[in-house]
Amino acid sequence: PSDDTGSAADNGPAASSQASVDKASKNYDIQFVQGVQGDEFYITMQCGIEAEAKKLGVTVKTQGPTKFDPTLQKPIVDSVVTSKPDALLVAPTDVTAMQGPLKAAKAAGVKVVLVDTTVDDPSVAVSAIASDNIGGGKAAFEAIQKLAPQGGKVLAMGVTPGISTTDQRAKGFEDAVKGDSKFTYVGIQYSNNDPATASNLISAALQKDPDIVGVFALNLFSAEGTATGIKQSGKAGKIQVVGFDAGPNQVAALRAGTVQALIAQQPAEIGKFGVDAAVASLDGGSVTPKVQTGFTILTKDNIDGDGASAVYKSK
Ligand code: T6T
Repeated sequence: PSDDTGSAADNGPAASSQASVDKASKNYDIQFVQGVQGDEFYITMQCGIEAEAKKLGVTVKTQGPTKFDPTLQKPIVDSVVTSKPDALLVAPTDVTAMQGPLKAAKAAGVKVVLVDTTVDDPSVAVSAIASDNIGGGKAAFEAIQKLAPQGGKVLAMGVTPGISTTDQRAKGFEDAVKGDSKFTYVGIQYSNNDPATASNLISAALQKDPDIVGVFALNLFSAEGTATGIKQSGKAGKIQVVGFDAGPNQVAALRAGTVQALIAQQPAEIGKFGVDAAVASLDGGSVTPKVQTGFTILTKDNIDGDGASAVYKSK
């Protein structure tokens, strides 16, 4: 049953957390650079960051690129570093392309905290805070297993190669699929974080493989587009769709029955722990180098109950 899908894979509150901080010793200048503007995941993270900054008595400014793209994010990070803030909270958009700018930030004496995504060498940061993305990919497959116990073909709708989080989700999913001989992994499609592209890709994939039984959409925008494509193909409710994240449009698709489960991250907590890590580091306190936050599986059965508070904020 779907309610048991929820509790089984729910990994609860943060597995480990940054030691709590009460007040900063001074009003630090903290800059937050999102992965992309207008994404309810980062908007909710910003809310968590601002609430914690207010509590600790520090100042935060948020900005982000208009697309999830390192060529647009790099100049923002570079200009933030030039302004010499005390700390930089950042969700790097590519594991390789953002390494250099973050190395330069560290070299300039800025305390870097990775929130959500990471880079190839995370030693540029004092702390990295993220969901268990490999575990999230595995949980997505477990949800599909329960929804389609007969097995069959499954597909992943991805974002762009080189994003740490979504690459890890894809890996966790693919490895789990390969561990169950009833299922066949037909591969991953890359939507470039564009819902219209995801919608077109899923429609084409369903024409090629009309017997696909399940789709895992790796983030908010790929899940929004997947839901649209499934609906337009006339397959709503016939294919089991699990999406990462829990933006308002995704929740509407869940209620409509186009999507069967959502894996809600805890973006506000990621942001809060990010501020705590920055302040602890600036004040010479102890900093937890790696913090893992939890997630909640949302279904039609818990969305109006326990799950309601896990839905992301929009503005
Ligand atoms: O899934 C989140 C985030 O964790 C990922 O790194 C990028 O996409 C989102 O922001 C959702 O759009």
